[in-house]
Amino acid sequence: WERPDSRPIRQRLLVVANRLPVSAVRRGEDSWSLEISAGGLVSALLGVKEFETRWIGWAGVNVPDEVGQKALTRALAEKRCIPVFLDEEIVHQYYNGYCNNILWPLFHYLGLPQEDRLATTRSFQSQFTAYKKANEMFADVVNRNYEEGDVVWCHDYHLMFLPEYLKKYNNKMKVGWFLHTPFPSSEIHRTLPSRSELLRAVLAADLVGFHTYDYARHFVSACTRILGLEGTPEGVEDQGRLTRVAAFPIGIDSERFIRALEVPQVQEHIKELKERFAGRKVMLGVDRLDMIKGIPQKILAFEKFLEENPSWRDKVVLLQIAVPTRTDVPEYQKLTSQVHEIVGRINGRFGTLTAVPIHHLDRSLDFHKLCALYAVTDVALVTSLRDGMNLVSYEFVACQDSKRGVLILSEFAGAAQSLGAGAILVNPWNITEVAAAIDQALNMPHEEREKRHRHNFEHVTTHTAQQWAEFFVSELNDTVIEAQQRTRK
Ligand code: ADQ
Repeated sequence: WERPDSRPIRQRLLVVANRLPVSAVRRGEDSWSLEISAGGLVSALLGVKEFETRWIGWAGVNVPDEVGQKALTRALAEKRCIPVFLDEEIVHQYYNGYCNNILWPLFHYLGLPQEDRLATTRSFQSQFTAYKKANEMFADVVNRNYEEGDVVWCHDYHLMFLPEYLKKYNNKMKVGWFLHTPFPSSEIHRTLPSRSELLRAVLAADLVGFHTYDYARHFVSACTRILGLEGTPEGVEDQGRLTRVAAFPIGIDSERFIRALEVPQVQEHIKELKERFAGRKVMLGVDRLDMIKGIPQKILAFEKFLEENPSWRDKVVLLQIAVPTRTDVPEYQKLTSQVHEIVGRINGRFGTLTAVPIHHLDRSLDFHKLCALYAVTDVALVTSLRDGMNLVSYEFVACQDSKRGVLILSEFAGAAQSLGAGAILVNPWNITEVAAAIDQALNMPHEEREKRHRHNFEHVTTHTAQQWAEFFVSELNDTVIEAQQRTRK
C-alpha cells in the first residue's frame, strides 16, 4: 500500500496494533509469503495523506528461530510493516487469556466466561503479567523504530499499557490510543482486579479516542470514580496534566463498495443470487462468529417470526455468513455448535424438500461476493449484544443505493448512534421485538424505505474511514501543541 501520490513526506505515523495487516505463511527456512488483509484500518490509514505510515504488530505466527525472524522482518519491511515476535506461551497468556478471555467479554458487558469463572479468576495474575510483558515487547519495537517527530497511534484493548511504556521511554513522544470496542460503564470496569493500573496506563497518552460519546463518558467516569481524578469537558486532569478524551466515530471506505458494484464479476454474482432466490425476500447477517454479535438470538428471533407468520415461510430466506474467529478458545467452539444446532432445528422444522429458511455459512466471503450479497439483500439483521461500532451495517448501506433495503440494528452497537434514524432499532435480547421488526421491515412501504435509506447513505458516504483517521491524527497533533503552549505559560 504505497502512498498514491508523490507529495513530500512531512511526518511519520507509527500505527501499533496487535496484528499486522498481513498474514505470513512460511515457505522455507528463510522465505515467507505475505497476504494483505485489507481491513477497515488499512484503508482508513491509507487516506491519511499527510503522513508516511509504518505498521508495528504481531504477524500472527510463532517464529522461534533467528533465521526465520530475520527473513520475515525483511519481507515485511517491503510492506512497511515491522514485526513484534511473541512466543507461544505469551500468545496463550496475553492474547487468548487476558485479551480474549478477560478484557473482550468484560468490555462487551458479557462478564467472565460462564463455566470458567473461578479458573479465570485464578489464572488472572499470570495472564495480567503476560499482558504487561507483551505490551513491553511492543513498546520495545516502537522505541527501536521511533524517530523524532513521529506520531504513534496505539490501537485497541490489547495495548492499554503501551502509552505508559512509551512515555516512560520518551516523554516527548506524541502518543494517541484508540479503542475499537465499547468502553463499559465504570461499574463494570471496576470489577477488574487491574482496573486502576489499566486506566493510569492509558492516561499516559496525549489523546484517548472512542467510537462514541458514551464510551468516552464511561472512561472519564471510571477515571473520576476509581482513580479520584478530575473529569473535564476536555478529558481527564491529573495534577495539571490533561489527557484529552474524545469521540472519533469510525467509518468505511464507502467509495470502494460503491465502485465494486459496477465490476462485471459482482454484477454476475448479483444476477446469480437474484435467480437463486427469485420469489423470496432475502435477509442477511454477516458477522465474525463471536458471542458479542448475538447470532443465536438473531436466529431465534427469525424462528419466532416464521412461527407467527406462516404466510411468509416460503417467501423469505435468512443468509447468515459467520466467519469463525478465535477457534482455539473453548467458548467460541461452544458457540459454533450452538449455532449449528439451532439452525439445524429450525431448518428441520420449517424446511421443505426443496428449500430451507436459513442458509448458514461458517466462512469468510471474498470482497466481491460480499458486495453482491449486500446489494441483493432486502433486510439486513445486525443484532450485536454489544459492538464498538459495527462496520457491516455501514457496508450494507453503501451497497443499497438501488435497492433501498431495510437495516435492523441493535441499539447496543455504536452504529445505532449514527444510523439510528434510518434503521429500525431493536433490543437484541428481546426476540419478540426483533421478530416484530422483521415483520415491519418486510412490509415497509417504498417511500419509507427510501427516506430511511437516504439518511443512512448520506451518513455512510460523508463520514468515511479516511476522515476518521485524519481527524484523529490532526487532533493528536493539536493536543500536543496545546499542551506545550500550556507548559510554556
Ligand atoms: P469487528 O468486531 O470485526 O470489528 P465489524 O465492525 O462489523 O466488526 O467489522 C467486521 C469486518 O469483517 C467487516 O468489514 C466485514 O465485512 C468483515 N466480515 C465479517 N464477516 C465476514 C465474512 N463472513 N466474510 C467476509 N468478511 C466478513 C471491531 C469492533 C467493531 C468496530 C470495528 C472497527 O468489534 O465494533 O466497528 O472493530 O473499529
